[in-house]
Amino acid sequence: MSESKIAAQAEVEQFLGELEQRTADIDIDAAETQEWLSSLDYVLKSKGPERVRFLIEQLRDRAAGEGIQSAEDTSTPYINTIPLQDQPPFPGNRELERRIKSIVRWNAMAMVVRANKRGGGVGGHISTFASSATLYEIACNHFFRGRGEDGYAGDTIFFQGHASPGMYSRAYLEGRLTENDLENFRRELSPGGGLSSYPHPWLMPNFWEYPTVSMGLGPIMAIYQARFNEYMRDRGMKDTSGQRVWAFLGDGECDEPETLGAIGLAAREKLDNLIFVINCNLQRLDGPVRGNGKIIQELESIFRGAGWNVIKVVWGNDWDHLLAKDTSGLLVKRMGEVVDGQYQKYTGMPGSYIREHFFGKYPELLKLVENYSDERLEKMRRGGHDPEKVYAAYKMATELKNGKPTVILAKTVKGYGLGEAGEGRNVAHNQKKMNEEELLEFRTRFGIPISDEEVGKAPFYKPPENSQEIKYLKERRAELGGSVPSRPTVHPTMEVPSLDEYRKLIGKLENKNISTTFAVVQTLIALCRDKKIGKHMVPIVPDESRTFGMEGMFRQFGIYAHAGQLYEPVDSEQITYYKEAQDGQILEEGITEAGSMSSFNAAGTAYSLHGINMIPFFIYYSMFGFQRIGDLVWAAADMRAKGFLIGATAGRTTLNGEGLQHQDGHSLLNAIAFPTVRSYDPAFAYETVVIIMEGLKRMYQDGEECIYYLMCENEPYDHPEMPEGCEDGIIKGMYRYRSRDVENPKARVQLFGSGAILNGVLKAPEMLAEQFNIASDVWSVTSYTQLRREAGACDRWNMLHPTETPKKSYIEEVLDGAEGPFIAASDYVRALPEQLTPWIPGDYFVLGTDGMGRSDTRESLRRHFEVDAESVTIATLSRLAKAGVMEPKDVQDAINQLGYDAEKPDPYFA
Ligand SMILES: Cc1ncc(C[n+]2csc(CCOP(=O)(O)OP(=O)(O)O)c2C)c(N)n1
Ligand SMILES: [Mg+2]
Repeated sequence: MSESKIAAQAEVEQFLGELEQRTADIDIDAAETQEWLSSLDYVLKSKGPERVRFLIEQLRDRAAGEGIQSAEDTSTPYINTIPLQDQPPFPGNRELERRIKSIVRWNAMAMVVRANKRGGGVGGHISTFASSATLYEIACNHFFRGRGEDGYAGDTIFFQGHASPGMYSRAYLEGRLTENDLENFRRELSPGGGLSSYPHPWLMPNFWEYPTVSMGLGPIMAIYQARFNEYMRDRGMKDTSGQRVWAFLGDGECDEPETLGAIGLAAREKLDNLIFVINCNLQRLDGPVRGNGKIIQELESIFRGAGWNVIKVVWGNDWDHLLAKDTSGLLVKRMGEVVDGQYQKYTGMPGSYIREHFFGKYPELLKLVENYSDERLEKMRRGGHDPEKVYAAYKMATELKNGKPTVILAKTVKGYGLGEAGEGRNVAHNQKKMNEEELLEFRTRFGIPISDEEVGKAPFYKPPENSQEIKYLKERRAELGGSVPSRPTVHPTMEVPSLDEYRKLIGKLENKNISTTFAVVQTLIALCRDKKIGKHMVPIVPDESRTFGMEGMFRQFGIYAHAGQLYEPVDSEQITYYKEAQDGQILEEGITEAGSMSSFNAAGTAYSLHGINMIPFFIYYSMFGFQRIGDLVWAAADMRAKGFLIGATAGRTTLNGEGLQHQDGHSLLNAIAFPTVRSYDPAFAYETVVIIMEGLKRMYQDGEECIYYLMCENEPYDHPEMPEGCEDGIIKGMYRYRSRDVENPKARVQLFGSGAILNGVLKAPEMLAEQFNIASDVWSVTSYTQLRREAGACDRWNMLHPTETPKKSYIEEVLDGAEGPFIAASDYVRALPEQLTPWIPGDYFVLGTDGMGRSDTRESLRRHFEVDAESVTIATLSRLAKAGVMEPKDVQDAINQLGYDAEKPDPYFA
């Protein structure tokens, strides 16, 4: 197309666009429109907003009945949800609260500036808390409930992670942290300790409760926490009705799928104990969140559409007067048409620019502000910086008991108060330094009593204990039940059933052709019925109950549903019918591993939030655990959650038909990286019971803050009787399961197997004995990772205590004197067994399932990945040949005899 043609086409398109816009805006009968609007005004005045809403709904329904589809507009005008006339009086001392907030701002900033002055590049954020100081301070002075006298009555608060300096700063004023603590922000290894970068209960166990800084985890965990609180109440475990759940998050954070992905559940479950506060400073790290749009409007539509109450706090009270004067609606129109990128620009610009570019679009608006000086225009605040507007929003949110969760969308300025140093600038997020001039300006703006000489050092400032400020803030917190956040460090323990009490169950599982998944589910059922701990059990499953054979639990224990069961289930005639109940025990979460894990985290920390040990038992497709939701497991470890993760249908070759995206051969490798996770790959039913009973004891009776991760497989095979005295080995990670002796053996080899693969390993000794006169020992290795951890700890101790008697690790002890070679076969990647290499007293050769999975029979897959009995035999012979005990020809003969295709593709690359 020629240039002139392109230009002409563009012109036509522009014309058509404008025409369309004009047609949409055209009012063909202004008098009629006015009549309708006057009627609305009349009803509003005489009968109130509820009646107006009712009438609008009637009109909409009537129109829809006639086939008239109105635009599905779920957003309201770009103004505050609470009009001035509905704004409640502010109950606090405005001036005093302002002074407190200013000091909190100062110390939060100083903490970061000082940390970075000291060097070491420890980083930190100033501008996020600068934008949300009012949001937190109003909540601290008026709304957040502390833990109260019994220590377990407080609100749950998910603080926006990188606003942490603000929380530390307040804790400093409240006398909970010292100046030295602030000085060591992000210097946790300093003498006397320091403050963690972000909320990490692992690092500050008496302070933080919930890790949030991995964007999106706070919001989804908050939703499931709110639902879990209802679950606790509905099941009669605890009256949680006074405990709200708050999630403070960023507008940029809303791009994470986890943030918005579960909001439907919150509405469906009628969680009116849940409040989201979204700090809409219009910026994220690199720049505007929605430069060409409006994040507040977008979020309003999304949340409203999902059934939430939406409270917008867009404008500060400076705007009230203008809005009242603007009877034409033009100001609201203008507010609505400016995009966020432009609002951000106004922040850094002089009043004259705002007059020209914001009000100047319409002459009527210019007139509206003709008596306003440029300076006044510049200072007009956004809603999230106005304490009275924020107070009104929180009050409404906490009092609205309409069965809906509430989101507050507060418009703020990123880096508020930082001036040139970053207010509203695209670079604000990473700003960690302030020069002397900027500090001086900040000090003056917020009236901090620090001298000009001192200010360049950014010293901390704390008013005396008997000052009005300190007295006020302490009084407020005392009245609200104590400081937040706060986490107890002494926890309730409970008596759990002993292994001996469950030997009967073990007996029932012996000599049966079952899978380990079946064994674990039977154990779970027994535990749910257990009189000591039954009601503390929280079975969690993401729509896989039938896969794991758990449907029998539906009727016995019920599926939790706050609403109960409002229908007659289609399978009501069957004993395993789909029973939903208000006091149901099972959390059947639907297809959401992230939601299920969030429930795990809520249940797994009930001991510290509610003072009650709940025992989450989350059973899922193992491939969709650590791989898919590893970050939530990491959060679980951070928040010291306790419970059982059951990776079912595990094993790259054991889950045979499902193919590449299902076959897990590496979650145990992932799990190595999680220090609080103790992972196991049991082969036999009795092993699963021993591990579970040990986990119960360690976590709930002894109070250890850890997670037990068990692989469960779906291959049925015969489960033997429990050999005597193997309990300790099962827990520590390995025990000798069987020995095969021969007369005058050529060699004695050690064979390791785990999970379903152990069965193949157990077949090798016959072949080795009968055909090659080789004796062997077969070991069930229940946990390579536990063995490695213990051995590593011993080595470390020995390294640091060179003159003392060296410690001997369990693996060194049990393998002491064992003859090699040592051959391991696993349904997981080779790196898992290879963890033990340094401690194996001889030649160690590992077979594993590295490579992409695929569907076929178990037999074919085990040959493909070279983890079957024949592979173990060939590997053993090959190592014996290497050691000079056998001839290479013997190995070749075996390969031929076993019909093994030596030229088949390497599974690693296949
Ligand atoms: C999962 C994840 N991805 C990326 C980051 C890095 N990060 C930290 S803060 C931030 C920007 C946050 O923007 P917003 O949510 O709007 O918060 P604000 O600081 O503006 O209040 C990013 C990308 C992170 N912490 N977590
Ligand atoms: Mg932001």
